[in-house]
Amino acid sequence: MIIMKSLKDSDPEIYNIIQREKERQMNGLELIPSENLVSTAVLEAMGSILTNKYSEGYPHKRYYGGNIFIDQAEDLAIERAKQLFGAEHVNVQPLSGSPANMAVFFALMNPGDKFLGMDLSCGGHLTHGSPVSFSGKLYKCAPYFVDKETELIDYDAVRKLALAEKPKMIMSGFSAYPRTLDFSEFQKIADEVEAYHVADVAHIAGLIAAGIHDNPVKYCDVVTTTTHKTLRGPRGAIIMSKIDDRYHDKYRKEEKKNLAQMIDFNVFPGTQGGPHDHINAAKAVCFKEALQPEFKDYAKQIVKNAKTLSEGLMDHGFRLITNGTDNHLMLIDMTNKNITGKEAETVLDEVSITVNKNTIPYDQRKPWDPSGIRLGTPLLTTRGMCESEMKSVAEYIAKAIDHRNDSTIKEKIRQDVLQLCKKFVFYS
Ligand code: DSN
Repeated sequence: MIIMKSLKDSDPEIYNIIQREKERQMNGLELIPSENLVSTAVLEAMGSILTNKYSEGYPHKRYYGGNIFIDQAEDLAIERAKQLFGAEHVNVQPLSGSPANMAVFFALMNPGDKFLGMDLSCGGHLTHGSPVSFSGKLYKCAPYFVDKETELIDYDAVRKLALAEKPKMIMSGFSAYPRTLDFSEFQKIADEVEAYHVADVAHIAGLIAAGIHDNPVKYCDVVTTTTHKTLRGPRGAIIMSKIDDRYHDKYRKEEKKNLAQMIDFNVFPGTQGGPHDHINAAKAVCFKEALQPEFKDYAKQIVKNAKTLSEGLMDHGFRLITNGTDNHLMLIDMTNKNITGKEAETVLDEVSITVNKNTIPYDQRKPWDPSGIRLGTPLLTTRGMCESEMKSVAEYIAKAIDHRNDSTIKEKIRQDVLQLCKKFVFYS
């Protein structure tokens, strides 16, 4: 139960919007793979009086007085993240994934330096070199792509590209790739060309924390992740790094800073001011939750649910990129259903199923109206749904797409979705 009595009294307009959004979240099937539902404990930490404090700097070395308790909370967040991922050094202050990646770029490279990143259309993230992001504007990105036939990362092709381009950094990680990543292969390539290896594990951090996806922290110089996706924490990010690095370049020798210090320096003061202490405390709560044995069961169920949903969708004639999934997400090419990704997103919205339109590898269409949609199971798994519910979800999706011009059928699906949701209430 979330009580917001003061808000209701003082600002009923915002209170009512929040209530309606809560009903939307509870009465529909949220399948966006980067979304989740946080515990009431995480919500309470986010809504706490820690928001009142300024604490520029790092624990025990702040530019403001009165940070004794903020230091304790940030220390706890750091220690728990280290334990969860086996990291040597953790910075818990990044406000979100893009600023975290920006701080890492600033720490490892000078503007104009070259790096390898996965192309956006093949599942990479905007900050992995898209021309509209700082990463593509300030740095030279040599993009790598998935194989046209298999739609999988071709590690030999990445290696050839790295040998030809001699990048300063290689970025692994994705926001829309339905398969396991071989971080050790990326590391071998990075070692061969003496490049930094940065893994952005935002999507799979929860699976890594639970030990069901290989953990790149042991290989990589730097690992970034958001905290609100499969990790199920507050909106924000962390950066994990080694304390020392192997390739002391001129820039850092002059700075007399090791890798961890360079990361910290480029978060604050490089790219951010005061940390959001209420969010950092909520990150600590999330890490504690993720350290519990139940979290492993949760992460395993995410993957089981994704497999069942993807098989159900393929049984209904959908073409899944790479023919399935190993992780929490799947990407559907809607071309054979004669509908675009944008139209499919709208049709599914009408039956209270939320997905997002997404480009597919080598998409002929533009990102605003691409050929695909992206789905994932972290949030429905948090609600307690299992394989049998996933079979129903696949049926609802197929029926809605196949009968998209029949409002009676769509209304029936919307009612079925509502009935299913009522059995899995998370916030009452
Ligand atoms: N916007 C996130 C996602 O949906 O995958 C990535 O940052």
